[in-house]
Amino acid sequence: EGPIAKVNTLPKPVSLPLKSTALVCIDFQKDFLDVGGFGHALGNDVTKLADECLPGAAKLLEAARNLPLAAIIHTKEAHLEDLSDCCEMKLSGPRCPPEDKRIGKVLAEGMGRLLVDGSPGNDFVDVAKPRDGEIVVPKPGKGAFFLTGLNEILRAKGVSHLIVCGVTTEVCVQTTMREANDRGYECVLVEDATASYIPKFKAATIEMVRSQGGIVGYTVEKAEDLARAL
Ligand code: C5J
Repeated sequence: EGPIAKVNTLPKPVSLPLKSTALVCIDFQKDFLDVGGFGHALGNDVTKLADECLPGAAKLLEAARNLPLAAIIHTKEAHLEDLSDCCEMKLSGPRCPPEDKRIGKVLAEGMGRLLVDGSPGNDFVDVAKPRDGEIVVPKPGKGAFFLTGLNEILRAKGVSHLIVCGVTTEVCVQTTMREANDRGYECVLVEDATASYIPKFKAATIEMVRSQGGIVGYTVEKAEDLARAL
């Protein structure tokens, strides 16, 4: 019941019931998109992400805000100041970067502590800042359903379909899509509104998502096309 948007997705077109569709923006934070953040501390070149995915994200946000959809969700990977919600493996395990580049440390003065809630670098980039009435979901892990209230939030709003964008494609975005898929949500990944530090991993994720008849969900190439269909 209500308007349904038909979108030219792969592996087949999807019908999005707007009243039960949410836009989920994953981790559009300075920690992943800006120099001096957590992504940079991990040794990545972070300089190409913004141009690749933020124009697309802006189009999705504009369309969603004009409709409206069932919800606009913004996740952020964030830890408490005392880091009590950060498991030892993530904080100081053998695959962590050198001590001065770990979660809770300061890499660049203006960014504050890496991946710590409330630090300037942990905040959203300007283009993807949440507005009043939109929902912010802090998360300690990669998947947005792990140790958060996201499932309950979506269920309470009657959400069945998710439009997914964010960074990074093969880490937090893919993990969240797989979690969502297991919980019965239909997901549409928007290719020009997501980015990875490793381009071949973005391409592989898109292929994986829509392979085997859409084992994890649907993909659409351009945010503009999806926005027009809404
Ligand atoms: C990562 C994320 N890459 N948001 N987080 O550690 O994808």
